[in-house]
Amino acid sequence: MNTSRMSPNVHDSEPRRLIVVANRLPITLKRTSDGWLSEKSPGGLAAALNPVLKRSNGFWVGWSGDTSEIADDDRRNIISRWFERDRYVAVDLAPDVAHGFYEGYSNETLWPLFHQFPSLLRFDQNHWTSYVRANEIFRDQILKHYLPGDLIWIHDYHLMLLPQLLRQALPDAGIGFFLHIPFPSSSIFRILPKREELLRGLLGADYLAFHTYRYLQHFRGSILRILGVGSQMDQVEYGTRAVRLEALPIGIAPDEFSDLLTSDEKTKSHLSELKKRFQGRKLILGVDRLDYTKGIPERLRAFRRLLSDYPKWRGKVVLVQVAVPSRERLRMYTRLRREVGELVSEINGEWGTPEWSPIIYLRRNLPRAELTALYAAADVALITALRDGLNLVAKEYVACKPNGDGVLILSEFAGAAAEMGEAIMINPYDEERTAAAID
Ligand code: ADQ
Repeated sequence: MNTSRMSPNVHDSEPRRLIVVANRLPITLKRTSDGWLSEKSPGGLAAALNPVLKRSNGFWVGWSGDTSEIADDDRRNIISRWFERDRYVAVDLAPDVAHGFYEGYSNETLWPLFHQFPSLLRFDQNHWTSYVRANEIFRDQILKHYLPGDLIWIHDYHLMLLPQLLRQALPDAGIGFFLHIPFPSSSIFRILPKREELLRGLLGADYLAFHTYRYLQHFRGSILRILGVGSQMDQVEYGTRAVRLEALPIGIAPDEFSDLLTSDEKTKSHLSELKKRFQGRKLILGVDRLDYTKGIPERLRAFRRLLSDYPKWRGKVVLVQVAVPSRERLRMYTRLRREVGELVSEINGEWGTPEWSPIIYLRRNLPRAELTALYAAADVALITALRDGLNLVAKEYVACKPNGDGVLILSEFAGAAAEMGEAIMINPYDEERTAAAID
C-alpha cells in the first residue's frame, strides 16, 4: 500500500513514521520449563512490511500470543529487546480477554458471518465485552508511542473498533484500515449483533481499503442501510471528515519465490526429488490453513468424483493436500480436521493400489523451500474456497510457474478471482463440474 495516499501532504523525502497494528506480532512469546522463548513467525505481511518499518523508523503493535500474566524481569527484558531490535511493540492480553476477543467475537462471530456462514455465527455478550476491551488495550498501547505526524495502519477484523477509539483521542491522526477478509453484503452484515458499533468503529479511519470492489460496495451498502450514511464510490463524508475508500488487493513478492527456484540449493533439490517421484503422473496441489472457508472437503469430493467418473485418471494423478492446522480450540475446526482426515482415508482406501495413493495429506506447516518446490512441481493448483478475502496461494502458485506450464483452478468465491481472469474458474459447490474442470 502506498502510505502517502492516507494523507495528501506527505513528502517522499521525509517518510512519516508508520505504525502497523495487527492482532498478532510476527513473533510469539512462549513459556517453557527453562524460561521464555521468542519464536519468529515470518508471514507474508511481515516480509513485506519489515523494510517499510525500518525505513520510516516505525513500529508494529500486536499481541505476543502469551497470556500468562507473569510480569517477571526476563519477560520484560525480552519484550523490550523486541522493541529495540525489531521495532515490535507487544500488547498484553489477560487470558479471559484474549479468549473472548480472539476465539470468541473475532472467530466465532465475525469470521463465519463475514464469510457468509451465518448459521455458524455464535454471539456471546462476554465475548463482545472482551472484544471492546482488547481494542481499547491496543489503543492505549498505541497512544503511549504515538507522535504527531505518525501514520497508523490497522489490519483486519480483530480491530474494527480501533479506528474510532483512536480518532477520539487523536482527531488529526492519519488512520488507515485494511480488511483482509471479505466484507459481506448488507443483507448478511445486518444479522450481526453490534453491527452499528462496528461500522462506526471503521468510519473512525480516514482511509479504508478492501481486497475487491465488491467488498467495498458491500460496505457502502451496509453504512447506507444500517447507519443511513450515503457515500460516493471512493469517499464517505462522515461528520466533519472524509473517509477515502479503495479496493487494493494484496500482492505477493514474486521474486521471493522465483529466487528460491533459481538460486536456493534446498529448493532445487526438493524440486528434482518431486519431479522424479511424480514422473508419469499429474500432480494436483492444495495448500491451505485448515479452515472451513477453504472448501477442503469439497475439493476432496470433487477429486473422488474425478476418479470415479474419469477412469483414465486412476493411477495417473495424485492430489497433494497441505493443510496447516489453525484455531484448534474451536469445535468447528477440530470437526473439520476429523472430516478431512476421514475423507482422505476413505478415498485412498477406495481407489488406492499397492503402487499408488491418490491423496498425499500433509497436515503441517511446510518450510518455504518445500512449499515453493511443490508449487513448481504441481501441474495444477486447485483452490476451492467457499469464500476467501483474496487467497495468496493462487498468486504464489503463478509466481512459481514463470514458464506458464501450470494450470490454476480457482474458486469464483475467492477475492483473487476478480484479478486472475485467466484461471479456470469453478463453483466449488458443484462437484461434477469441478471434476470436469480438473479433467
Ligand atoms: P489466509 O486465510 O491465511 O489469509 P491465504 O491468503 O491463502 O489465506 O494465505 C495463506 C498463507 O499461508 C499463504 O502465504 C500460504 O503460502 C501459507 N500457507 C498456507 N498453508 C500452508 C502450509 N501448510 N505450509 C506453509 N505455508 C502455508 C487471510 C485471508 C485471505 C487473504 C490473506 C491476505 O483469509 O483471504 O488472502 O489473509 O490478505
